[in-house]
Amino acid sequence: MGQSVTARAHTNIALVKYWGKQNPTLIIPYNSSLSMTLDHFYTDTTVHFSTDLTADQIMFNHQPADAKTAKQMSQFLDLIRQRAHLPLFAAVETMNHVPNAAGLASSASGYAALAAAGARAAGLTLNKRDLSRLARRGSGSATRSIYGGFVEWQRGTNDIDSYAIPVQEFVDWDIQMIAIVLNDRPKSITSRTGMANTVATSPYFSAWVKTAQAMIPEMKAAIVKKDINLVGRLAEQSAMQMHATTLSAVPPFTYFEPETLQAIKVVQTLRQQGVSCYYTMDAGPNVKVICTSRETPQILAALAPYFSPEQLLVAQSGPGVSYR
Ligand code: 2P0
Repeated sequence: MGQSVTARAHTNIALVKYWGKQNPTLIIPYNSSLSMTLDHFYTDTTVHFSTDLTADQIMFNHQPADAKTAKQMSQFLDLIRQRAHLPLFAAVETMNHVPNAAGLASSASGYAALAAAGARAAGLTLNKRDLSRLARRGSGSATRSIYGGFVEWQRGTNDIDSYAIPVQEFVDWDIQMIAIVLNDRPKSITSRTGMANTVATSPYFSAWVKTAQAMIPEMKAAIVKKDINLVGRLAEQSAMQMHATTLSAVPPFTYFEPETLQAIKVVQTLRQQGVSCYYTMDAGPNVKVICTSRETPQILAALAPYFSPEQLLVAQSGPGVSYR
């Protein structure tokens, strides 16, 4: 078994957020979600199954992975080994081109790339739907990174019917994101733990599921219309409704930091001045601004008094998974 396979997958930002698992083992979400895959931020992963290895060898940017990450990735490789009936360990080399502190989920691009490279290296031929299902077992957001452009993760109810579908793979209209990197401290509450706490204790959780689910067709219609204002307004609503479930958990928690509100205020002020810009946030303090490339210079100028140029990363829509 000698084939060494390299795959590239890009990270994505959800416009309708995924928050909460109905099945934590299989990673089946309570609600469908919808994201935009980004161009600049991606992971290249090379997998090689070998008779020479006595354990999986997992490297990140040429350094051995930490024990927890290595264990999770080995468990993910077990799924591939079982499926391919392949009793061999693997050498995995991951190069993350997601800026270290970007607060953009590298688990999305990471598990999408590992699924694609691992499956092919093990001799499996999987279509994109099955790759999406496989990537889902590593990390929920990875389900969507198999495709480029706008992508919906249809929640389903089980391992077979929970996967992503492309909504608009080639984005030929003006929409982009500015990631505002506020801090690079490790998250105090991982998204996995945060989701579980919210599902278990927030009295608002059922309302979250209902509103998120209802937003999916609205967001798809806004994308078809290429309506930046409607896409942005809905995305902002989805993000704040998700964050409201963390504030209503017992005990309550939040991913907001003081600088988060500072960034949100700048966006709100710009909007009052007629600029089409909207904010979204994930399981961390960083803010992403949804806007057009035409207005990006003005938005960057308004953010400049508060954030350094290194904290402001501009991204367009990007492609789905590919082999190198
Ligand atoms: C999302 N997030 O839709 C949501 C919004 C964060 C907030 O998917 O436990 O790393 O591996 O399935 O995918 C981040 O959570 O969590 C995430 P797991 P994941 O992008």
